[in-house]
Amino acid sequence: MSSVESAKKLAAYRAVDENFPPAAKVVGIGSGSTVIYVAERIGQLDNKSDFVCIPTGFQSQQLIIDNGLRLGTIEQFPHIDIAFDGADEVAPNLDCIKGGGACLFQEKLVAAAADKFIVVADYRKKSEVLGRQWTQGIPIEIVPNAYAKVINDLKKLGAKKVDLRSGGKAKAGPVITDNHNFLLDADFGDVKDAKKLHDEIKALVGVVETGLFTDLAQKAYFGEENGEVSTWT
Ligand code: ABF
Repeated sequence: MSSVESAKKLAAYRAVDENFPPAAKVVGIGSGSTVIYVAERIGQLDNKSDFVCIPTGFQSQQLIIDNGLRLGTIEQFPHIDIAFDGADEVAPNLDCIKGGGACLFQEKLVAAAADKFIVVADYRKKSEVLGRQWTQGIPIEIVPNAYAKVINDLKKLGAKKVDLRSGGKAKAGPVITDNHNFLLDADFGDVKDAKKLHDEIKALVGVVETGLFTDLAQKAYFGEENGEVSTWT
């Protein structure tokens, strides 16, 4: 296992071991490659038939099923005891950029519905200022026919570059989210005030949600290159 892969596993296992409430009834399972180990660890619990797991997208739903966990929906269980998710970049105040995996809306829905939201990541995701590690731009989910207008709006807000995210090897067409929307990736350089930038972007007509997660995470676990785990609170 590579050092990055073992860092992901270490962070995920430690986060579950230290935070999973014994009496949990509803658990949010995020998306991405680090959460694979969260689902694996939760799948090892003896009481796994006592709680339901709420996914943040298709991959997450498969993880829940593959680990023998009970699958539920956010419509059935709008109050979540604890949620675990990865991130593309994390700042010391626990603001995050998320959405590189195209699941940001449901990830934010699950995080916002959770009493406790724990981020799991490897050492590469730590950042002094958002925008320095994850340089592809802030993922923004938009209503499809608003894309040209929102690109113009984002440039007026100060984005240096905005891409409509395309999929497939030949980047043949726009990536379609689980909610049947498009994604933009907007490069604002250093993001010094993530809450303010989120509010400005969210106010644009056509924007569904942004990948700036502020005031949501309570703790972040990072697997380190040397085999240790560090935390930010
Ligand atoms: C999700 O998966 C996303 O918000 C983020 O884009 C990504 C992180 O994945 P990984 O753990 O593979 O780096 O959590």
